[in-house]
Amino acid sequence: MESETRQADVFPVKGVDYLQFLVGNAKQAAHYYSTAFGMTCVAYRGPENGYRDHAEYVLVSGSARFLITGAVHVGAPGADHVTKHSDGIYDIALEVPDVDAAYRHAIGAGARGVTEPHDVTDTHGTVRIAAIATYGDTIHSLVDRSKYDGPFLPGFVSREPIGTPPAKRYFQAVDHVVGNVELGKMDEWVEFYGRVMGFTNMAEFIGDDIATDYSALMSKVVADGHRKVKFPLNEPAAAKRKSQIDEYLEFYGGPGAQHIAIATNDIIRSVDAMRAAGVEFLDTPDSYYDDPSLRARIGEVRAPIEELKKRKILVDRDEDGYLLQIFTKPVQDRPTVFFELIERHGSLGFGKGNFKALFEAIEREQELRGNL
Ligand code: TYF
Ligand code: FE
Repeated sequence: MESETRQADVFPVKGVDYLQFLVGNAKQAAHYYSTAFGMTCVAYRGPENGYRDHAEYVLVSGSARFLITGAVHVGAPGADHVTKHSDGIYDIALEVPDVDAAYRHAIGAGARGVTEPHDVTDTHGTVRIAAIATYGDTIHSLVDRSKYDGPFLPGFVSREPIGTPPAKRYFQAVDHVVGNVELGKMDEWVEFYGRVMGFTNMAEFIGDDIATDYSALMSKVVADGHRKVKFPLNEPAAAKRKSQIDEYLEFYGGPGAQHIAIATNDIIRSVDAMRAAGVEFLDTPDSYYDDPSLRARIGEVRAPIEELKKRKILVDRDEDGYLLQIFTKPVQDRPTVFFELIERHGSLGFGKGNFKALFEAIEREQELRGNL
C-alpha cells in the first residue's frame, strides 16, 4: 500500500528544508533568534568569504532551519523585498528527492519558474536546487541535499553559535507555515497546491459561518500525502470589523507568509524561557480557563490547567487527541509575521476550538494599533 501511495505521488517532498527571512539587519535578527528562540547559529556566508551581496546566517533548532539574509550594499538582490515588505519570509524551501522531476511537474502544471534546476558544489559535495513562485513575492526552493555533507549549502562555512545556546532547545521542528492571500483567492491557492504539488485539502477549515461570527477570515489547509508539510491558506472575510488578514496585506504590501508554527515537546518551559528573553505573547483572558465547558471539553491534559492559565497557553481536543498552543505578537515593527508554539498530543488539527479566543485576542491587538 505504502509503495502504491509513493508511486502515485506526483510531487514527493521530504519536508521543509529551510525558511529564508529577508531582513534589514541579519546580524541583529540572527541574535534575536539565537537568544530569544534558543536557536543555534551553525553556518554563515558573507563578504568575509568572498560573497559580496549578503550576510547570511543559518540557525537551527532540531530539524527547523532558518536562513537569515541581509543585503550588505545598495542594490543587492533582495534589498527591494525588504524595502517593500520590511522583514519577512521570502523562501519556504522544500526538500525533495528529485529536483528535476519536481520542477518539471510544477512547471507543467502551470507554476512560474524562478530558478531552473542546477548543481551547486563545494568541497562537501553537491546540492541540486531550483525554485518556483508561490503567493505574493514568496518562492519555494526545491532542494536535494542527499549528495552533500556541509553545514548548509555550498559556500556557507561553519561558525560558532551566537551567545550560549540553551541546555535544551525550545522547539524541534516546523509544524506548519501559513500564507495570507487576497480576498477571494484562497480557493485558487488551494487549487494551485493541488495541481502543482499534489497536496490535498485537510478537513480543518474556517468557513463562512465562523468568519461572519468572529474570525473575519476564511482558511483551508493543504498538506502533502504524509502530512509532513502543512500549509494553511487564509483570505480576509467581511465581518463586523476589519479583518486581521486585511491588516497584514496592507502592512506587508501584499500576500505573504503570516505565521510559522514551531513544534515543541515542552511548551511550558519554552514559553517561560522565551518570555524571559523578551518575546511577547498574545494575552488570553482568565475567563477562557474558568469556563466550565472548556474544562469538560478538554478533559485530562498533561499539565494542571492553572499552569496553562498562568502562561496564557491555549488547549484544544479533537477525536485524535489534544494540543497546546500559544501565539506570539508580531516579531517586527509591522503587524505582519508572527509565531505559534504548538505541543501536539495526538491531535492533527490546528486548534479549532481556540479560534474564537485567538481571534478576539488578535483583534484586541489590532485595536491598540488603530487598525480595526
Ligand atoms: O494555523 C492555524 O490555522 C491556526 C489558527 O490568522 C490561525 O494557528 C488561523 C488563522 C490566523 C491565525 C491563527
Ligand atoms: Fe497555526
